[in-house]
Amino acid sequence: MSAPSGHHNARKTCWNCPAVEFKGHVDFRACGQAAFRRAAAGQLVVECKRRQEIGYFDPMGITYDTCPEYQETEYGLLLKGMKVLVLGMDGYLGWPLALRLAGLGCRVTGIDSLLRRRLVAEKGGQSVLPIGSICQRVAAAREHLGVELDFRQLDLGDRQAFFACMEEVQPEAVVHYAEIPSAPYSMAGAEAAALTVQNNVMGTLNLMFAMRDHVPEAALIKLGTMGEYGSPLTGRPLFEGLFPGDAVLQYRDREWSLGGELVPRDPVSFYHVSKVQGTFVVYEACKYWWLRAVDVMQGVIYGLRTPELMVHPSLNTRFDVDEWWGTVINRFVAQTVIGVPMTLFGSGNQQRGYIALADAMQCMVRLLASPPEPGQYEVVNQVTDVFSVRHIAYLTGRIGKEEFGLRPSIQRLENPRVEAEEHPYEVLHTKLEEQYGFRSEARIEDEIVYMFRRLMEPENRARIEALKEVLVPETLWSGVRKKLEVLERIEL
Ligand code: USQ
Repeated sequence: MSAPSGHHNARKTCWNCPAVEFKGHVDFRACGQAAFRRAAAGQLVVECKRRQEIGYFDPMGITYDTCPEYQETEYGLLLKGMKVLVLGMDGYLGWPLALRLAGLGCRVTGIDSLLRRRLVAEKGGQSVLPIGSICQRVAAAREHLGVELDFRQLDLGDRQAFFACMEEVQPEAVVHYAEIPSAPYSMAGAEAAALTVQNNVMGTLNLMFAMRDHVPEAALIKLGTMGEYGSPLTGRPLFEGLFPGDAVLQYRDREWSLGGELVPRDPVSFYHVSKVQGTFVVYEACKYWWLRAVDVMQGVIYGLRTPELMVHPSLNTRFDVDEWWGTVINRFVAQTVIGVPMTLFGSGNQQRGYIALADAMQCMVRLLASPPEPGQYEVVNQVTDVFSVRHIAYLTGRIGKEEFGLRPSIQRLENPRVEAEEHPYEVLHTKLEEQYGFRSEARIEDEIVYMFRRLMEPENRARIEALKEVLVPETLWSGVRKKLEVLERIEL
């Protein structure tokens, strides 16, 4: 449980701190548990890279709340001036996270290949909120927030350059957002599917080797997705990545423990397949090399505000709403703004876990403040609410009508995807609250209101109008391209 002070990580020790270096007879083939036993027996010593004057010491001897290298923040105790490498800094999530971390005094280096900009443009899309070049964004962060971001244009696939960067920067934490995030894009054809798998899986593989070779003590926060789990029709709850210790498998009259095993995956697109592959890459690297990681199974994200982004329009994060790159809530708001019916797929009873951008950023900082142990592969389900898509359409419609005088409507379309439309969905998501002190601060209604407000600004509205041709999907999971059949029209 989190401490009453809010410092959920106050009693963590140097054992978890990425600023220490392990000394002595460390067997990097050992799993975390074996190392833990050696540490407990006093056989493992560490040296602090920041406080070399204390020499070798027992890693359990110093707690975060007694270490002068830690500062108090609203997210818990945070390593002062933590060196964080944000992979995918130019993206929807990477940009606001970089601003938040820099504001907390972290030394942020951002990497991005700018691939997302190219792929969105290739599909006829554009960010609805205008964003500057990455150089302009970095300058805007300096001007309006007084923070320095160190940006490098680099592809994780360029092994030589990426490894050299890792060696030079020596991050204490790495956030991995540098993936192609779209399910529909990955189903558009062999080329898009291969690019998605290649970019995401090889990028993650390179990252793990780079960390092994240059920063084995750094903590990795890797973005996974709730869609890795699918939606099991049995109603089995979606555990947080690994089965809990007391889970058992019963078969005929025999019984086995499942505790600690990865839960089954049932991905719903080739993009989601790439995320499952990423999970295994990270999981194995933690096991083989004693690396430490948190895999963040994030639900569908929505919204466009964090306190930093709201300071000035030049700090906007990108905001996509087209068929390939937009997530459902963002798309429904944009469609309603320009009077296009919301595109509800199938029955509309598909349920998903959701989280607002602002809440996701809070979670990420809390996770960074509290890294796992060496060798530990931790998983959290980063979700605050579960809704059906139908509920979201009606909610968006109500807000658009009552608060903005719009005339919302829904067009129920044949589902272009292969997904269960009637299914139980129980997401377990307690770890972020119980172990990391997370408290949701965003209400979906307020986030939707703010989105309407911004998207109705004339320039932004015109930018949505320009996307009219790419708002309604035409690619089916089957590979067929056609106009989707309209199942029902609903005026709200
Ligand atoms: N949907 C509609 N109408 C639309 C768009 C989507 O009814 O116009 C439905 C879909 O059929 C699906 C649900 O809304 O059931 C969510 O779709 P989405 O496009 O918002 O999200 P998804 O494709 O699942 O992917 C998004 C992000 C991805 C992230 C994932 C989290 O693009 O990067 O991993 O959300 S999760 O869905 O939990 O896997």
